[in-house]
Amino acid sequence: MQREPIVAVATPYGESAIGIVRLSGGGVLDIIKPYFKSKGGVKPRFAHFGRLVDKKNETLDECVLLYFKAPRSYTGEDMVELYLHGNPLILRQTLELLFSLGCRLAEPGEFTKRAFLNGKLDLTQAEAVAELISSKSELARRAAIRQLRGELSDKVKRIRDTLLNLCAYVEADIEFSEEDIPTLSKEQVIELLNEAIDSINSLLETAKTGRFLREGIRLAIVGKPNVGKSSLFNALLKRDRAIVTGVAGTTRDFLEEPISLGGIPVVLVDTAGIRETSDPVERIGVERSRKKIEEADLVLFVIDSSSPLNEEDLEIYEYIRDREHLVVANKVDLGYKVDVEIFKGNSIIKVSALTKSGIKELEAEILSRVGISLNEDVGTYISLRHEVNLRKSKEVLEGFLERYLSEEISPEIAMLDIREAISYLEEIIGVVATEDILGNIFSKFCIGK
Ligand SMILES: Nc1nc2c(ncn2[C@@H]2O[C@H](COP(=O)(O)OP(=O)(O)O)[C@@H](O)[C@H]2O)c(=O)[nH]1
Ligand SMILES: [Mg+2]
Repeated sequence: MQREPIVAVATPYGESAIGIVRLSGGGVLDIIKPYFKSKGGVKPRFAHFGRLVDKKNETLDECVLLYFKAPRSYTGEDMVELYLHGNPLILRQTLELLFSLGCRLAEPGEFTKRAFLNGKLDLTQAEAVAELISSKSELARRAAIRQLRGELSDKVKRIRDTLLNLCAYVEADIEFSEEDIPTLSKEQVIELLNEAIDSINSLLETAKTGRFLREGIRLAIVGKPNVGKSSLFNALLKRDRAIVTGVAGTTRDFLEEPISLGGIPVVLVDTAGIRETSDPVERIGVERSRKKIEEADLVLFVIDSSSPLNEEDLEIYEYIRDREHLVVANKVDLGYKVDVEIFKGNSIIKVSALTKSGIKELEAEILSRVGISLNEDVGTYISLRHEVNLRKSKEVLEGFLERYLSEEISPEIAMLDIREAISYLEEIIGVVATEDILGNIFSKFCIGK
């Protein structure tokens, strides 16, 4: 379907070698043609060199024009791309010319939205386009490209097909119940349901890592005074940011700095003490540190490996032990006297913030704790929107399974439940998509995409 013509600059604002203006919609070639002077006509998928002129026939710029004829274009509509010189003035004048010719400025993500509406991409693929553009790490980029190529959609579709299959049998059961046609045994129904639930679960497991890839990880460094928290903070930051002294209580407020671990954005927080105190300044520091610990995705619990643990260590450990944490024994250059009994089941990472030994291992351990392995092949990671729908779908299926196991459910009711579970899955790929969902997704795009 061809919608009204839209136009946008597809390259970033500023001086650059080339600036691209994109047009999409019904009749865009006819709109631009009188103002594009070149030898010969314009053929689809050929680069044409020529001059762009304004309404007074004055040359605006020399440029290359590409024409994509519907439906063989990104949006599925007729599209024209103009490769002009990358000067904001030229690009603005080009836009103004096109506005005066009846084009309107595209909304953020409108090109991709049209691609979706024309069936060029499904919804997870459209989302992947935005992620591909915004990905801040190699890993996030790789995950986005896999999603763009349909890997996530395929997984969701496979689950949907299992459920559709189930539906088909139930339907046959309703319509031909008098006749002798093959139906599924109770065991087979349960097996199919469990298969679907298992597949949903394995997708749900990727949610957390997906969030870390997209939004980064918050790391809080916690421990009693003088164990080397600030030193470790500096070592991970790779510069001297926090003040380090032998005087306990130097860090009275938390410090926060962004770093990148294997390309993943990490916010590193050096906390002050978290013990009760009567000093009013320190108390505020303690409050704030506790809040930072609450917000952290992972806590680095630092101990001084050169002396045995004491009450204060244990008190702090008690405070954080139920949170996702790593035990870091610092100052290994001074020896190792830690009683490991307390941390049973929890591996201890030995480092020296002074000599920097063990820091690399610590970095790898941090990433692996949040489910990111730099060497392994990445899959696809679901986003919050996918997660919400998968959970709803799973809930319906589990509720259904429970009732199915305990009592006789009429086939009509069974159908309704399975159809509902399917509809949540279809929302993910966009088989059913409301304006709300679309608005939410495409408003996050940049203009011109
Ligand atoms: N030998 C040695 N000393 C360290 C190490 N890390 C920190 N220190 C020293 O321990 C003291 C306290 O360090 P600091 O980072 O301020 O500890 P914080 O109070 O936990 O932030 C300072 O004198 C540091 O130089 C280490 O790995 N080895
Ligand atoms: Mg400190």
